[in-house]
Amino acid sequence: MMIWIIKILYLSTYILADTNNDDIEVDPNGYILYCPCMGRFGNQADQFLGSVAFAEALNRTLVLPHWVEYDSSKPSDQIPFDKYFKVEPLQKYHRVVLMSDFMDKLAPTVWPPGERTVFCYSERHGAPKGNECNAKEGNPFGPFWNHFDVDFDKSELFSPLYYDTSSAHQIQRWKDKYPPSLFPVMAFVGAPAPFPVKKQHLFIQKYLKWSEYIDNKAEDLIRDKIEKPFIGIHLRIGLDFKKACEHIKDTPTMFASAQCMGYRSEKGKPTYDMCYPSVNTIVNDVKELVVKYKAKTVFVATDSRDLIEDMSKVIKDVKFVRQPSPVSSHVDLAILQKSDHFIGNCISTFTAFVKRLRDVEKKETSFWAFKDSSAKKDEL
Ligand code: GFB
Repeated sequence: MMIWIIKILYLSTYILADTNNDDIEVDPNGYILYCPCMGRFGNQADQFLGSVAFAEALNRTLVLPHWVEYDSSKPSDQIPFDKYFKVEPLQKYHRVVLMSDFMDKLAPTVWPPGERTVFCYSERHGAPKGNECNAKEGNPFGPFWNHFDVDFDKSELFSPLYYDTSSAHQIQRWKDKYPPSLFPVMAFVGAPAPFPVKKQHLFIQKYLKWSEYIDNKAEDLIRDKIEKPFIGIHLRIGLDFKKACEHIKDTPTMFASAQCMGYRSEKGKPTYDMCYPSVNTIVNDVKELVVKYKAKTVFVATDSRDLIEDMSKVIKDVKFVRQPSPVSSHVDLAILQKSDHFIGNCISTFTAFVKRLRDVEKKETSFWAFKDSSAKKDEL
């Protein structure tokens, strides 16, 4: 213990210089890093908000993880956080550092190989003795840590603690059990945050701002192809969602359903049509809003079919636009955010990301087969 106290005191007085002469100060309060190992972008974004809140509650710097992306034919890809989002706006809320900067400039000193503990709630099934978290087993776990040549030396099982930032008692227990003097870096097997996102963490969305790269691509497409006013629609009608929606009756709080039904299910239970709207529902809802907003363009973001043929048979005098291939899901999200009106899917966390961005800007959102306007906006 003495060794670490000396080490932290020593490090806290130092600024580590990197080869590019960008200085990074060591945070004596320590760091949190994690693998966004659950789900695709919408799920990762939900848990990101909770992870920022957790780092803030523990007063540790959050290491901004690479996003994990999937292409069914190969292991997951790791995408730098700042390809999609700016770092500076987040720093206005809490201390953050990019994972590549952390690994290059800080890890050799604060988290050297040989001293790398990984945290998990309890032993992972089938884990060997001494490696209870088995943090690199499987995809995306292995590829995520291998991207930065990270191997773990020890596992720390943190049960019965859990990530409840609203409980001062819980947070104090984390701080008491894992002080930065003994644990300067807490690396988690998965996001240290609940899923889906908690209502009290929604406001953190306002610190997530698109990178120039994404923002410019969205603006270019709007300028070149879209006549305003325009409606953005999110079609989550792929087979994976259809299968998930078959369980909506028994799992009414599925994924992002709280964005429509309320965080205490005040608005009742979602219907199958809200989760997996029929073509008829989609055409009718779009038609109604095209008329209401006098829209000249409908921008279609989809996980599979675009239904443009079906819609254009019924909805005339409007242009239907999609992103040309290869489609970027983040550019889709940014265009949907910028639309004059947006129709999304109550259950989808991909839709939820757009809704939160729009809530920040006080822009309206509608949902397929859902008519309760009082549930459509959260104060962020
Ligand atoms: O983001 P995500 O967790 O949202 O996963 P849901 C859906 C993924 O599908 C996105 C792609 O991250 C995108 O890669 N995708 C969906 C889209 N809609 C679009 C779109 O309009 N445009 C583009 N370009 N890509 C749930 C998950 O997905 O689906 C659950 O939350 C589960 O974990 C379930 O997997 C079946 O919340 O919609």
